[in-house]
Amino acid sequence: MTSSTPSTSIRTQQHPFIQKLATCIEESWQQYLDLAPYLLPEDLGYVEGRLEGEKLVIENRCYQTPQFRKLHLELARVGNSLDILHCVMFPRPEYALPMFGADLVGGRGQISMAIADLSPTSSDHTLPVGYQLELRSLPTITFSQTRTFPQWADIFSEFCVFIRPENETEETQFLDRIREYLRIHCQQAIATPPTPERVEEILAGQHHYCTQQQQNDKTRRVLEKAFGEAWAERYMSTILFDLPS
Ligand code: 18B
Repeated sequence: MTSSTPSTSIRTQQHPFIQKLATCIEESWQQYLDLAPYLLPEDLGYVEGRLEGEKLVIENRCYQTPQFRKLHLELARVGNSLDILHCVMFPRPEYALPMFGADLVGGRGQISMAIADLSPTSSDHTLPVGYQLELRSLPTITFSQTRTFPQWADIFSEFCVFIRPENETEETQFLDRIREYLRIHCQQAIATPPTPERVEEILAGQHHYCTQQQQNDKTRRVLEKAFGEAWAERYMSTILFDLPS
């Protein structure tokens, strides 16, 4: 794929930090990976619903690569009050790679939540040694407000950053950290040989990751209010956190 960073209709209206992060993610993918298109089922690329009288708009962008079954970047906007960025990189199960995931939620000029992680999928719940070495060599950063993990969050690694950024300095620190996570992840991924003998183990790890993420009631509630229960369930299990068929 040679396309430059595409512009989308809601992106330009979103919180500037969410725009920066979306650009950073797409630039990293284009810099390190060999992107091919990924077709979404039945035109779920762009979706509109209504949430308590306010419009909910969702824009999806997806790619695949030799190592990744699906790279998913989603931008969502509820009226003028809530901006959301969601991103998950799903490795092909032949590759014993962690899951990169990020979620940002902002409203009325303030980012209320920013999370990013490289989450293990191996049965011993550890990251591959190459990842550990690289991640441990990054400088330590501290944020003034860390957030408390919900009950389902046993999937995340010790490297998970889960914060409420206090100011632009912290937003930039978070952005830089994500850029490093993406660099490490892409470089490690392309250097990792496939391990067909571990497919079952990795699939089980991805399955656990998706099952836990599907328990996020805060995400589910936003989708249910705008689109109804059945649609939200289908969207969470086929677009946000699906498993390879
Ligand atoms: N998520 N998020 O992606 N979620 O998708 N998200 C929220 O300030 C959406 C992921 C995560 O405290 C909140 O409290 C919608 C990934 C965690 O109980 C809202 C979509 C990860 C929490 C949304 C979406 C992830 C959380 C509340 C679809 C991690 C805290 C914001 C577009 C890698 C949960 C707030 C808790 C919260 C909404 C994590 C509104 C609609 C990939 C841990």
